[in-house]
Amino acid sequence: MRDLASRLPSSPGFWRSPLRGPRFTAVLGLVLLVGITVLFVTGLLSYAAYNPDLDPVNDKTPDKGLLGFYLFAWPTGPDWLYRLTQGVHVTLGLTLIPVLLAKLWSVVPRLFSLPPARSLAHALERISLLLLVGGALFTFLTGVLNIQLDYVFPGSFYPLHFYGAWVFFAAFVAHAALKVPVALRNLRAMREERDDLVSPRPDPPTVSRRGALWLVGGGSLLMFVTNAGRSFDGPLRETAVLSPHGGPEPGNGPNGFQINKTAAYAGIDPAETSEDAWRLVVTGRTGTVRLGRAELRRLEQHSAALPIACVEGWSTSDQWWRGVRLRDLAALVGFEDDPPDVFVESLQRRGAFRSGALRANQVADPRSLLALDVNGEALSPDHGYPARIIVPAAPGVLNTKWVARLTFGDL
Ligand SMILES: Nc1nc2c(c(=O)[nH]1)N[C@H]1C(S)=C(S)[C@@H](COP(=O)(O)O)O[C@H]1N2
Ligand SMILES: [Mo]
Repeated sequence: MRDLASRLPSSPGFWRSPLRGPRFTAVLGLVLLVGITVLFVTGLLSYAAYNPDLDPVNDKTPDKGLLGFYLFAWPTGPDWLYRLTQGVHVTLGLTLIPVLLAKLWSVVPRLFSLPPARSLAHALERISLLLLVGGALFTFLTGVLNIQLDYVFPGSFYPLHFYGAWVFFAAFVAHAALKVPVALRNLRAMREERDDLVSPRPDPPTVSRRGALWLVGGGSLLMFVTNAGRSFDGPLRETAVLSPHGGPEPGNGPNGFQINKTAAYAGIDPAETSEDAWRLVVTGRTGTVRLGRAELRRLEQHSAALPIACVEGWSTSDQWWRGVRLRDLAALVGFEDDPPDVFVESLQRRGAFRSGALRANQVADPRSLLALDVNGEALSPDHGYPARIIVPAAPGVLNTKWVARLTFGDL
């Protein structure tokens, strides 16, 4: 019976790696302390950038309650703002995966230790660990799945990742409050103290602790260099071999840059987008106007160099967009000097991104366009022909393609 017990994972003797120990765990823990804090902050920013408090269509988590306490009007500058915050969020998340897995491996004996609870405090601590480990795995998993081209997960990504992240971060804060002092003490100690992480009968080492840390760091470096390039164009993007929207550009010429959903995927019927058929419907204070592409061309044309930056972490460098200012369209329907919010709808009939709401500060920015051209050529069908929205610093999802209708007014 005793022999059997020593062969179960709940027995300290079961875990034989000589690498486990408080210092190894402390190093990984301190890296995660910094990294996950940055992940959480950039994640909160990403959520604010969606304008979730503006209109229900933007908000995939309508039951968030107090969790939206910090929402603010996302600024329109610098125009690379979302490119930066979301690029950091996704690339850092991927880079931390080896560290997270190594950290879990380093403390795995504790997850099995018996009895399950020695006291009420101990029971609470173990429940918080369950939330911590479960929340971490869940949030990282949903994040990784969402940046793949086809999101395969039961349930919508947004609420899962949003609520998962809050549970994870709450447990993370509690854990850090308890453990950071311990980690610092372990790192400062001259010799390793006796600790339940140290195997009572270790196997002979095959790699030093230092070597194991290098291995984890090497794994992170590999994740970084095979993903980070998708935030840039040209040769750098080609290095992002592990990322969707990494590798070579999808096409050549002015419209050759990255495409999220193609016109065919979105079910855009070419018959609806022809010069004869398509009319933009603009509604506001003074009524409704309908404008074809030729009429939009006769309005004052403006250019802006702006990137596309997707929530999935990839982005393009600046493209030269040309078209009509959103604030000029607002003026056409009675908002001469006080552009309000706008609700944008696409020709697309199904799918989560067929409509979106932009805030007054975004409409007012002179670089916010209903674009007709890009890089000196008419938009291609896949980039939103006949017309698309482009707003500085906004997440890609708010840059609605194949626009059919703009409704100005406070939302
Ligand atoms: N109608 C419509 N507009 C859309 C989308 C969509 O699926 N449907 N995708 C959005 C997303 S998620 C991004 S990142 C950008 C990508 O623009 P691009 O394909 O021109 O690069 O378009 C946005 N506009
Ligand atoms: Mo996107």
